[in-house]
Amino acid sequence: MVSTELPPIEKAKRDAAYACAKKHVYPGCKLGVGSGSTVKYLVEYLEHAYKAGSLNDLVCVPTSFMTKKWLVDSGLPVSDLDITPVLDVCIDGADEVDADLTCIKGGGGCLAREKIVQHASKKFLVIADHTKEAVSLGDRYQYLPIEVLPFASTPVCLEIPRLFGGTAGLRMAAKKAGPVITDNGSYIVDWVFPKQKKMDWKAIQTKLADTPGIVDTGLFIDVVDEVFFAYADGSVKTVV
Ligand code: ABF
Repeated sequence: MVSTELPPIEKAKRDAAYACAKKHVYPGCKLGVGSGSTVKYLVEYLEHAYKAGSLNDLVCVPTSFMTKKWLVDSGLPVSDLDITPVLDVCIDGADEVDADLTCIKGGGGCLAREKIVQHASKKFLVIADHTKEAVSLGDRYQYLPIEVLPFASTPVCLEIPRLFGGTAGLRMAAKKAGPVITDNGSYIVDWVFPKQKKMDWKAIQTKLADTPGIVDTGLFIDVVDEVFFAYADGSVKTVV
């Protein structure tokens, strides 16, 4: 079903998702489907187009349990990377996108699978409302999510501020019932990075990826082919 009356921010999410899907998703497309509330509108578009017969032979590979459920509930064809290891396109949301199209992702805790599916895709597209647009990372978003094996979580929380400043802590579930557990059984460490410093994100990604126990970070660097930013006035800007 297509959403109708929406608050402005939701409408912007929908506009971004629809504009991107209209341009990049085609019959027979092997599509990586990201996570988050903007992607929910992508699923809505796919359901509508698929049921109307204009996306025959579409194959969807979800990046999270939640997205898989949305796809299944919408009657869309779902696959995985064992069956469909090479994807044509991946469309995902982001928490912040800077002028170089570097993204922070992982606010929803799905960053490792999102990065795996992005890496399996020939083209990676980001859909975002205008609140995600930044000149530099940190302009709007406060922290970098990092997925960590539970066994390593305490040393990692100590090491990141020692290396780069800021503070790092385990993401806790609602009512602090315990740490958030990802679809991979890992924890999420949120690093509140120092904003006054100019950060070398590539060097930080390399250092963090080399740290034992870190599964991956929410930094997506040099992988975005096109971003669709949608605004309150109904316009959509693409940046390549
Ligand atoms: C995923 O969903 C993430 O990596 C990012 O954290 C989040 C964006 O969510 P939303 O679309 O709900 O703002 O793409």
